[in-house]
Amino acid sequence: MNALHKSLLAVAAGLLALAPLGAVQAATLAHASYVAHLYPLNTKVAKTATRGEARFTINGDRLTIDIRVHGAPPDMVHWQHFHGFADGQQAVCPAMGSDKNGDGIIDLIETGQVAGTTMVPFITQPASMDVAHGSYPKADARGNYHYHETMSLPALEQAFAKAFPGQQLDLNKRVVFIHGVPAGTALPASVQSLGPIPAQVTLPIACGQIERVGAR
Ligand SMILES: [Cu+2]
Repeated sequence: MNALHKSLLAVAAGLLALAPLGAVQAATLAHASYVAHLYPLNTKVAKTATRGEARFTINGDRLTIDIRVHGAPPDMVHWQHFHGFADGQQAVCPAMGSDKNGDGIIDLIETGQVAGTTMVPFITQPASMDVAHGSYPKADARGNYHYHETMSLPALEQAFAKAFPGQQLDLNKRVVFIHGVPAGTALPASVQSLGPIPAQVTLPIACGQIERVGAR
């Protein structure tokens, strides 16, 4: 056996030694946390800068979603979801380059190219996947709210796989959106929305990419 063969064998042995570590890593995913720092979008039309933080904590078969939002348009309900691609592509938050029609507003449809589609609603029962009729949080008079729900992770995973066949939650490939400006907000006709839902309801006002912050 020559030196090259010996070194190849050493590499192979090293890879085998790593395999059990991989298994341990998969097991620790039962305890993981993720965070998305939300930054403002469409501040001109929202007339306020919406910021906040979304945290996702997996503890065994429980998932806790905690979202704190500040400075949103006050005294109104805000739709909120994670968006992503059903083909496993990485979603990112939109920048002004996403304003394809040049009306100065990044509408929901324009976010699709970089952020994908609406996936899981942050409502009282996310596993219902009821984007249009779920119960979303309401901002107080100062534009603040705190959403906090703990749910069954397997139930959400099952509902997600039903809605997006072959896909997993893959939180680190998703982005969080906060939506909504007051119903009376004047918007140009170029601002698109989802089906019959008013553009004021779906207009993105904050976005943040979800990132893993490590096992606990
Ligand atoms: Cu959304």
